[in-house]
Amino acid sequence: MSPFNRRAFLGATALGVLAACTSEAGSPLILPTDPLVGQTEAARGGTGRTRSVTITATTGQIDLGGPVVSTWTYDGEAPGRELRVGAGDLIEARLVNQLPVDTSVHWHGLALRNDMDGAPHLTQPPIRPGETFTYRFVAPAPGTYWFHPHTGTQLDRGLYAPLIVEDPAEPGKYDAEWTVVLDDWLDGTGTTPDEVLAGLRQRGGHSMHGMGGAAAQQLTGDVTYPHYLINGRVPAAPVTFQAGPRQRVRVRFINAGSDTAFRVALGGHRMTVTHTDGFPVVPVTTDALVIGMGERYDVLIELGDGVFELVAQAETKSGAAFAVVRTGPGAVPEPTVQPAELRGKVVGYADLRPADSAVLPAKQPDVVHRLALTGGMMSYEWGINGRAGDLTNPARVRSGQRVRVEFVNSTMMWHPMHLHGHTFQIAGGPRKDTAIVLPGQTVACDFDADNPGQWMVHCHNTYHAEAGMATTLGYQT
Ligand SMILES: [Cu+2]
Repeated sequence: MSPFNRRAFLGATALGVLAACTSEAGSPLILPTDPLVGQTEAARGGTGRTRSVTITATTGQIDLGGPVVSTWTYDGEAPGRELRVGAGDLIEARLVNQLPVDTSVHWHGLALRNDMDGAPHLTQPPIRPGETFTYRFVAPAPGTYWFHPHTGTQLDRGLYAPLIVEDPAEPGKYDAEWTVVLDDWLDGTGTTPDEVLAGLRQRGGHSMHGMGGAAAQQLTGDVTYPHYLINGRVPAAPVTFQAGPRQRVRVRFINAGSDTAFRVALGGHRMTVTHTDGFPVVPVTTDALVIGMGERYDVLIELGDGVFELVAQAETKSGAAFAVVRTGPGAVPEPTVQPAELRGKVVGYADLRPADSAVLPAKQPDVVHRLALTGGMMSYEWGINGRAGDLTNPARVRSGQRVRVEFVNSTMMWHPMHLHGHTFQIAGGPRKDTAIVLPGQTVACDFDADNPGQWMVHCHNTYHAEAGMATTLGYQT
């Protein structure tokens, strides 16, 4: 069962539980229902423009470019329709739940008002089957974001879509702009994500591909997928991105995978990284990028003349997603081609610095929370500080504090750790909301506590989060 749904056994939602235990540590917690939440958003201002959209979470068949699968999607497409707004616009998104189960929508990466964050039982009641819920919030900062459910293993079905917040102040020094959504796919191929999770729990991780011991070290995920997709297509029926020769293109990469990091390269090209998780960096040129689950990178590419392969190799797994970039005549490369750039330079967090406009000014932290990532694949029980999916013991902060969260990974697997409602700065690295924490590594993330409420902190491996690697950051008065 979901750690989020597990709250139900307490006979109350986490909201109720939180309200009941606020005196435990002395100060009451600031709940999503607190007037401060709306006041904080109002103080940031906005454009006054409203972007209204209806999104229907539904069941049905989709065509991945050959394989036809029964799955769950937003409006019958995976990825769902891109939502594009301007920074400061009010998003009014009506979610119609036609799924047979509860759902909610999380707007990944946005420092939005807490009560619209889409964490069921924590920031809102679950949206029941047949119900409609309208999200209303101001998009606070430009960048590449996405949205997806925050219930169970739903993200590993087809429920995800890009959310692009445009910067009216940005000149847009490029001729074309492409959104490239990466995904690992198994739903409807003889199994479902819920069955996969049940299997992981029953047999322990890795049994699905028969690995263990030393071979299991450094793995990015536990699950074997039959398909890897770019914009919903298998390599045999790839998407083609078109532009003119020598044009400059902005590419927005989004890893919507549940259990797979991707190593991405465009054959015959280098890429200049301009943004991490929506925020600008000092531009750095690279051959390839490794993108963890939930992460986004924006790059600029000066295109050559011809036809080129865009390949997203599943890191530490076999298989790849594939698309075609065409700027002139030529034959389409084989979908199995491995561009040399995949083995070239990869920029990591240590190579990236926030642009001046995105720098978090240096300051000693007022509070440090050490979050040990715990558990293992043998029993497939994951946790934070030894507790599984506990949303009632928040890491406490106060508005105005500089906060440092240290993610300590003593397990043998990758964990892309995601903090809701804030964009942190990695020590010696860029601004992000999702940071890969490698086995044996500690990653320190600094941010200003400026968005009151109760926020999820969790691994963006869908299966790890479901198995308990989730906790909360809680503002108190
Ligand atoms: Cu994890």
